[in-house]
Amino acid sequence: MFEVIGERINTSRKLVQAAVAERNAEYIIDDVKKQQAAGVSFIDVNAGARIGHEEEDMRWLLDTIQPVCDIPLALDSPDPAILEMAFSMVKQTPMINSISLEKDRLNSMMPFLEGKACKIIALCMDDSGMPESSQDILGRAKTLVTKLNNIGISTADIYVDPLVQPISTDSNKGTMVLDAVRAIKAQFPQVHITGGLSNISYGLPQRHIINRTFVSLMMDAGMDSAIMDPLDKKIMATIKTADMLLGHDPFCMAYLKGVRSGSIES
Ligand code: THG
Repeated sequence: MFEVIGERINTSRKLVQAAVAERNAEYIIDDVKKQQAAGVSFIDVNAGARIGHEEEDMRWLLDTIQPVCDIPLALDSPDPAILEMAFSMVKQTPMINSISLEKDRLNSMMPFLEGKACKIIALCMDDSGMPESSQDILGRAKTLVTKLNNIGISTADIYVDPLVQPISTDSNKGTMVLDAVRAIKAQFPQVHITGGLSNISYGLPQRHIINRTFVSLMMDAGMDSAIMDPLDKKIMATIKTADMLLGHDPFCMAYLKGVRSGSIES
């Protein structure tokens, strides 16, 4: 079944930033509980937005969240030092968000990750920037999986993020990422595919309908995880329905349970 990585604990969100600045634990705890109740598999924690405060904010968030959270965290930072610090604080094996092919980041992350048992998001990003074709995405994914396998991380613990780009800038950006996901899954059936979804609709009106339609298409291509808002009831219902239609929901049990609990309606 599809794994949702709840994205709400992120200081780029105004209300979270204010709660973190004021050390308002109640607000954070309440949000984490809501995400858990919505059925997330991981809670993403990103403290990057208050420049110069990332380390202390990340520490405070982890101290605040862990006593009320029984699911694993996705530690979200581009800074290897922050990820290392956060890794040492977590009580459950986390997901690391993320590693990429950018030289500095790669060179400091590899020795740290060697021999560790954790899940890891691998961004298809390198020093030249965003990928420009499906072949480009596939090539970067292959390099990342190979490098991670070589330091003892199994393919089933790797979540490739192909980097979704706005369709408003180029009408081929949808098929570019869909084709890449199919090719990656053909080559590495065990690898997971994840990513932020909402970039696809950047610059267009009525973004939610675009995001919901896109996630169904991506799931058919092989996406089985996303970093998203689990309190968006409509996209959660779309994902559960698509999982059923793709044969991932034996006897339609999860779908029927969703309907009975009121989380899915037409
Ligand atoms: N891939 C990976 N990790 C990621 C991303 C990705 N982590 C960060 C980001 N992208 C996903 N997380 C969020 C969290 C919150 C919001 C968007 C993405 C969000 N943004 C509102 C907006 O932009 O309008 C902020 C509004 C507010 O102030 O509340 O909510 O792609 N691996």
